[in-house]
Amino acid sequence: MSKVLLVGVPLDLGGNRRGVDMGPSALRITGLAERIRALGHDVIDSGDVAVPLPELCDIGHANQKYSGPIAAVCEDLCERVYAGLGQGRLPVTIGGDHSVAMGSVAGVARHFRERERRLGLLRFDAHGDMNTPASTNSGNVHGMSLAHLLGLGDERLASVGGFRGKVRAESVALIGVRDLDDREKKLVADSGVRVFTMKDIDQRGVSSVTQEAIDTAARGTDGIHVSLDIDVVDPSLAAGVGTPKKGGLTYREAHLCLEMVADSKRLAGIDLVEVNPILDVRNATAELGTELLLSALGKRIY
Ligand SMILES: [Mn+2]
Repeated sequence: MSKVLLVGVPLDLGGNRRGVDMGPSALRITGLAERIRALGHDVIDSGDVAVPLPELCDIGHANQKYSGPIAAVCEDLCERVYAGLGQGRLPVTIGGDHSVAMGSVAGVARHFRERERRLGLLRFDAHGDMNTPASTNSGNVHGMSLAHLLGLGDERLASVGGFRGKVRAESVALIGVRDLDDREKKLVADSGVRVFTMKDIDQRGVSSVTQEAIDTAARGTDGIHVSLDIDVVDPSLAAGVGTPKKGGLTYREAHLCLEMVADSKRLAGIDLVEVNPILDVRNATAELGTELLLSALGKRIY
């Protein structure tokens, strides 16, 4: 049994589609907190971080839309996650678009840094999120979350939590990648992160790939943060996402990934992001997201 802190972040400023701001609500409706409790964990739901409406925000520069308000939300989330870890709670962040990872990972990394520990990062995502304001086509900050966690890009977004470089590239692994911009491909290649594409999973099998990714994030670190974008799963199973891409993980492949995360006993924090109820059918994507979180938190078939 362990202690869990649930934090919602109804943030949609990082993407160009409205609806992911309802993700935390859709996930709570599935009974998320109660179902984590049923695994034997003590759960506190700390509610949602306050997020301003896009209509009331300054959009700022076209190549980093809403980066000011997004940075402020990420600072608040960082504080919440950091405080939870200080109380011995595993932070579970429910988004919200993927920019929330700049806050959640900052909070975990700050906790680790103060104890002279290192953090690994495992990202499940169809995308690389490796753009910067200089490379982006869309200006959407949710496609820049990893770049900023590595200390690149905009000064303010890269400095959430008071320091740059939350994780070292050699301790970062991406799983399920199948949609990179041309400029982003080079950024990913130059960054030094380990990339496991859907082709790797097709050729080698999800078990081998996931184990190598976990080993990458675990090597020389004291814990792993898992950032799970539900669009890593095939859109036939997860229709309620902002940026769907065919050819994703199957139902069992996705569960196996998170079951292996639980088996690693390295989990230091986890995000579930990009659930968009507006595009969903009968809340199936949120239900899948809840199930995957439960697998990561120790739910076992047997
Ligand atoms: Mn994505």
